[in-house]
Amino acid sequence: MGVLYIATVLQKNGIDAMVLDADIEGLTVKEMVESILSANPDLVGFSIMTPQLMSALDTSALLKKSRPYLPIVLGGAHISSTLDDTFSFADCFDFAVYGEGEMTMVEVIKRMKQGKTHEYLNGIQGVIYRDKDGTVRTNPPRPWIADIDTLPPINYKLIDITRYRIPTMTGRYVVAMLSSRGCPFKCTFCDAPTTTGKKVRFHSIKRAVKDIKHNYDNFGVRNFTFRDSTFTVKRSWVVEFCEAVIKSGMKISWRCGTRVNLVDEELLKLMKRAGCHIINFGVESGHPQILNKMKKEVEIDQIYRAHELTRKYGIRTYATFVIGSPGETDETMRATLKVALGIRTSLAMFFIAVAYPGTDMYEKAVEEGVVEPRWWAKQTWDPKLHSAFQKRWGWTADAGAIKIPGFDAEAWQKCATRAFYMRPRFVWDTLIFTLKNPYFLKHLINLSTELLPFYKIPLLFQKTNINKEYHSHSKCPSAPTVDYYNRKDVDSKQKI
Ligand code: B12
Ligand code: SF4
Repeated sequence: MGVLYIATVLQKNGIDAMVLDADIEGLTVKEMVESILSANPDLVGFSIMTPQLMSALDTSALLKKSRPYLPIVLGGAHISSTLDDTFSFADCFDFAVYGEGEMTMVEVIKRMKQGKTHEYLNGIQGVIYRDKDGTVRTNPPRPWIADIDTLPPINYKLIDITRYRIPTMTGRYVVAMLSSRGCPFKCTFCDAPTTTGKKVRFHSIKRAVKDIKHNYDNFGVRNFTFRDSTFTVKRSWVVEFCEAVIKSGMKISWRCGTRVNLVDEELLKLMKRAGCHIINFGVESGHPQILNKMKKEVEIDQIYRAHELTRKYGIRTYATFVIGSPGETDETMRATLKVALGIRTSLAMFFIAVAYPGTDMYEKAVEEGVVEPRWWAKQTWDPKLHSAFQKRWGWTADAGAIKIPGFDAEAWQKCATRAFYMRPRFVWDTLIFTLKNPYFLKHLINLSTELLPFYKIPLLFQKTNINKEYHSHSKCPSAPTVDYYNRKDVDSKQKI
């Protein structure tokens, strides 16, 4: 969503912008470069979470081979969490943007258009860059956007929305929405408060409903997925929002994510009436000690209660768990599995704990020696080393996963996934849902490609956008932050 917001704001400021979703297109590094070159851009930006860093750097290296003078900027959660650290081992990009990127990019491009060279980045809040001498400079942070209603709604013409579907949603395609930015909680494994701020900033109800209506009327969208960190963080906002949606008469289906301690019977009832179809609860663990260590601030009975009530009002649930965070043992995992099977959630996903930079967990894990410092600079992309699941999610469990002596997180992940998805109840629920929603069959096939590795069947047909050939991020063919204004591009596609 970040790049969509940026591209929309750029367009509003009279700047041409395009979005390429390499993930949805299933592009290899080479195909991505071909696609970018064919658009002949003046600036290329990559949005990266930590697992995508290497493919962004590989793509940048290949791009620089053909167009050494093409400025490349990195942004996204990884940059907001590591700031200038990424500059110390890679030079195939010119600058980076941390924090919210909309206004920063408008300023950067306006300066570039004025023909400024190196100075074009000087003093712009939220930018990290190398100056003429190669010294990495971190400009002061840009304050969070105080009133997010000042941002235009995402221009969904930038992508082909019909390609975006979510297996758990009925209907044809789904559009992502954001009703707030920020998260006030302190979960040790999560980077959201660092990347989006600790203070929650909300859209007005009027604006939130208007955005839905716009997509509903103009693009025929009926399914929406709220990507807020914690959708129900402000109960009164959700109540007002649901009432406004019901009053509008729109027949929509939406999903959101929240915490088990932030729902209640009345709220769920209202959410269902307003079209809430599935809720993703970050359960994380079924053991109180682990929940405490994670600073999750929830009780086990709240986990059961939230799932029971949500089911009672006909809303599906999707519970996510984290396996192998500091302090995890076989005993705590047995408690987690008991909860996962006991809450009768419609779907569950078991993630291995990865110490993402910017999180408390990262600091502690490094201190305790259960993860290597700056592991993200050592990610490997050898497809042979990764399961289809890891490839699909661009996720390198080998480098960032916490390694607790005597605890086998991968074995537990497989065991929990098998135990959950092999239950007759899951098979039955899914069968009923598929009969009601035949399109779901296709997504079931996708889901099974992710689950197959857990049954030790090698997945041969998975397309991956990770290309072993291009591990050249440390050997950039061009000097970074070259003289943009006086560039003499060769633009030779044969160089790819
Ligand atoms: C929605 C979401 C997803 C979605 C969609 C992701 C997407 N590409 O849009 C899905 C479900 C696919 C997803 C998957 C994953 N996610 Co996620 N996700 C989020 C979530 C909840 C919201 C992101 C969002 O849209 N924010 C709203 C926009 C406006 O903010 P933004 O993306 O940060 O963008 C702004 C700035 O970062 C910046 N910016 C962003 N991109 C760019 C690019 C340029 C060029 C510039 C200049 C600026 C810029 O400007 C933007 C506008 O202000 C965040 C948590 C959170 N609340 O932020 C986690 C989060 C980003 N995800 C995270 C993770 C770890 C993952 C996974 C790796 C999880 C996993 N184990 O598999 C996968 C990776 C997927 C992959 N293919 O690699 C972490 C990232 C941590 C890190 N250091 O990288 C976060 C922070 C949550 C966490 N657990 O801490 N995720
Ligand atoms: S896990 Fe959820 S509640 Fe906890 S800090 Fe992250 S976004 Fe907030």
